[in-house]
Amino acid sequence: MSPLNRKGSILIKPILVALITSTLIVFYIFSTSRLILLHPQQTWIHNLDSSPKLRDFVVDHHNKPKQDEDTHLLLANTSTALPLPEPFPINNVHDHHHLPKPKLQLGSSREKKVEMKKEIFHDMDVFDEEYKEMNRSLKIYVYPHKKNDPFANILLAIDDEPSGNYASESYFKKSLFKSHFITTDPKEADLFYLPFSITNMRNDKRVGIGGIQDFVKEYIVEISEKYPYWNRSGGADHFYVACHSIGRSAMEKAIHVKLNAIQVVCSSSYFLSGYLPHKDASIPQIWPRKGPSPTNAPSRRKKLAFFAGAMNSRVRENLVKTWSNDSEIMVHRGRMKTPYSEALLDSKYCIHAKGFEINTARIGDALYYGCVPVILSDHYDLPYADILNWESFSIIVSSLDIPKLKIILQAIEYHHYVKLQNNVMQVKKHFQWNSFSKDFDIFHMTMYELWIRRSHLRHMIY
Ligand SMILES: *[C@@H]1O[C@H](CO)[C@@H](O)[C@H](O)[C@H]1NC(C)=O
Ligand SMILES: *[C@@H]1O[C@H](CO)[C@@H](O)[C@H](O)[C@H]1NC(C)=O
Ligand SMILES: *[C@@H]1O[C@H](CO)[C@@H](O)[C@H](O)[C@H]1NC(C)=O
Ligand SMILES: CC(=O)N[C@H]1CO[C@H](CO)[C@@H](O)[C@@H]1O
Repeated sequence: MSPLNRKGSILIKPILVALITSTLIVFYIFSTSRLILLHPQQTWIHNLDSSPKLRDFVVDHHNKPKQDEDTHLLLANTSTALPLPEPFPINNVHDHHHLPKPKLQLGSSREKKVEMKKEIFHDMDVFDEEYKEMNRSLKIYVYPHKKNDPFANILLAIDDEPSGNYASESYFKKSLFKSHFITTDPKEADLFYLPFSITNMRNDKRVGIGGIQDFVKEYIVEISEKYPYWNRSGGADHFYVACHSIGRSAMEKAIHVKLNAIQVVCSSSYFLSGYLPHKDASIPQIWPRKGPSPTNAPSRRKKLAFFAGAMNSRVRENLVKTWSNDSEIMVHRGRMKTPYSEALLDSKYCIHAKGFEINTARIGDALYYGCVPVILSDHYDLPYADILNWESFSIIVSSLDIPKLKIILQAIEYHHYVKLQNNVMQVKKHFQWNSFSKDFDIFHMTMYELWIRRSHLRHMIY
């Protein structure tokens, strides 16, 4: 072998290595550039997810074929990427022998889907049928307590008219005790109510904020020793109702309540460790209001959007900072000098911006005054989201989109706004407490939520 030849054969190895490496590099660039090409689209999907209403209107109003194609693609992909509210909660899979097949199919055509979204209920027929069955057969057993129990104020219904921010909790208890859903025969019960009031524990000096966790723990020990019902399901057919945000840590020392029981709460965030969306339920935080609600026709609502409230979150601070000088989006720090109700009646859209918690009474305020709510409260498991189609009567906006708020609201054509407002007028009865509860009011909607979450364990046990 000549030195040259030897040199050549020595060179072959590095050349081969270089070739393979560069092939790999080319392949790598090719594959990542595909990812980069896809990226803007994925960002779009993300943005649209966070503001589903905008997605609707994009579909409705962009006639350019290119846009339409994109939207079609987005919609198709959205349904797989994002868990859209389903007609039934996941719990119901074991309940299929009970329920008619959901009529909303995710694979349905785009037109049909957009059409469905304008309906208030995910499926009105299913709701009607199940509601009647619930109203006829749902039975609740309440752990009994004597009137002279030292903690009667926490365990029984109080006589006062519920008031303030956390009224939903005591209204529920009062309404339940008066209702035909109560049974004194535990064998007949679908569900067992834990009647303690978190708000009243908090206000009771003997318990207080620091004593709530121990009170709950001792209560569960007491009922699980005295009665057989808790142990047989680990509490899965038990529920409690709480509206105060302090409730989110109330179960820290009674972990089975958190893990197994149905928690019906106002602070229902997907990101709270105490809240498990697949089994728990969201109840709206509603101020009690008496008498017929004042209204104002859509055409007479002069302002685009309105918000007033304490600056107790970054979302609110951003909102006020961004829009404080705007002539169409009216935002106020704290209390206003003019009446709150006038502003709600004079605006097309009323902003529910999260405060300390994702829930505030503002959804109830907006609906009561016929104002379309704008939900600026990320990860809020909205009340009755498994029954009602929130996109038909509210606008859901990601808090990242605060700077785009005006564009988003102005993009909604007038006839669509009128439809949203009409739907608000129809759903508001579901967000109202009554001294004597009426069909389809908050109390009955909450009973329905419990009904679709009820346990079937008892059928096996008896
Ligand atoms: C629910 O039950 C009550 C009491 O039996 C009855 O008065 C009411 O009409 C029922 N409502 C519906 C919608 O079935
Ligand atoms: C339920 O379980 C607890 C803990 O294991 C036990 O202390 C209690 O006695 C049980 N209750 C009944 C009624 O058997
Ligand atoms: C609003 O107006 C005030 C006074 O003119 C000004 O100081 C402030 O920077 C403005 N804010 C915004 C967000 O434009
Ligand atoms: C189900 C569906 O239509 N998926 C589409 C999602 O988006 C990709 C492109 O990003 C399409 O190729 C798929 O068909």
